[in-house]
Amino acid sequence: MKREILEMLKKNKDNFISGEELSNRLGVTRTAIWKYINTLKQEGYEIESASRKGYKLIVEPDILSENELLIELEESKLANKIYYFKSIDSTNDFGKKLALDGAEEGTVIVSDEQTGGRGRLGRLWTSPHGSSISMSIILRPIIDPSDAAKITEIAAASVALGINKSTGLDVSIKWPNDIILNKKKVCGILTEMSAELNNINYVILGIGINVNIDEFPNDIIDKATSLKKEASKHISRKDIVINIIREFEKLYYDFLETGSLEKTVKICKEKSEILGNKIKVINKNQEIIAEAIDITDEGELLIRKEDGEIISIISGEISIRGIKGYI
Ligand code: BTX
Repeated sequence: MKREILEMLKKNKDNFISGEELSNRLGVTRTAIWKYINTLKQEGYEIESASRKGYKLIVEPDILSENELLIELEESKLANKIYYFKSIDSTNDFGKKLALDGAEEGTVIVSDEQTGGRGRLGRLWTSPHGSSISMSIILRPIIDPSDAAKITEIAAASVALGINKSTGLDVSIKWPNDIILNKKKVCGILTEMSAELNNINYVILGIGINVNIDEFPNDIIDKATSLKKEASKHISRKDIVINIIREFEKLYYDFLETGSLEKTVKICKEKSEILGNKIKVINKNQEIIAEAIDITDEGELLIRKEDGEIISIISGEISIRGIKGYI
């Protein structure tokens, strides 16, 4: 009911809608409407109430609540179920628990903060309260487990497009899982999977974005940035989540239906931070200095080693660092 009231207030934003109209349309008493309006106010919605005129929505808070996201993602094939937390240890960890309990493809977990956010290989991911996006999507693709790394690239392309749509900022992709702005990391993607030999049980796609963060901890101050820092303005987290999910579902279902990663690879190439550059590939204890020359139709990175040999690298096994510094 709260969602329906919010939806009607949003449709009439900056105009009054009477308590009577709300109660007639939604089939509940005016007292019930008044109670729901009060809960919305407690969540941060600024709603003007005037006798005989009714209610007017003036300011919407930048919250990632289930109601906010579901209203905007009504048409979406994904995001049919959303779990929203003010704080959680890790949205990926919670996603795993839900997936083990049978949660459907497209279940989304978002949190205003993570206290135990994780990166790859046991690294930590900083996700401060209210100024970052921590989101995980449960997927159950019917694909070969060896193709799961492609989902990271689909996500990277979608994040790049989603951020651009919401903010106009042109981010780039550091293959396979980092999103870069002005040579600093603004978003990381962590794809985790449970699979048997020939089929995937579930994939948890985790996306962490620095949106309105002003200060970073000392250990990442040189390599991290936020959208707000680069755009010099406050950015709506909700718009970003919505646009990323919309972009992701287009590319993801295109891939599942056609079996081709073409559309994603095109975006990853256009927005690549590393193609044409000399890079250092770190794989387990081995380091290779090479030139990044292409991304194949299958999403693998082609590199030319110093001895001229060209090899392909499958995403998920490799970390890439610039020769100097982070990029
Ligand atoms: P990664 O292993 O590529 O990057 C982790 C490294 O990035 C850290 O070791 C640190 O140096 C640096 N770092 C940590 N926090 C930040 C930050 N906020 N901005 C920039 N650099 C940072 C990247 O792993 C994958 C991150 C995925 C995070 C999402 S959030 C939702 C989901 N839940 C969860 O626990 N993880 C994912």
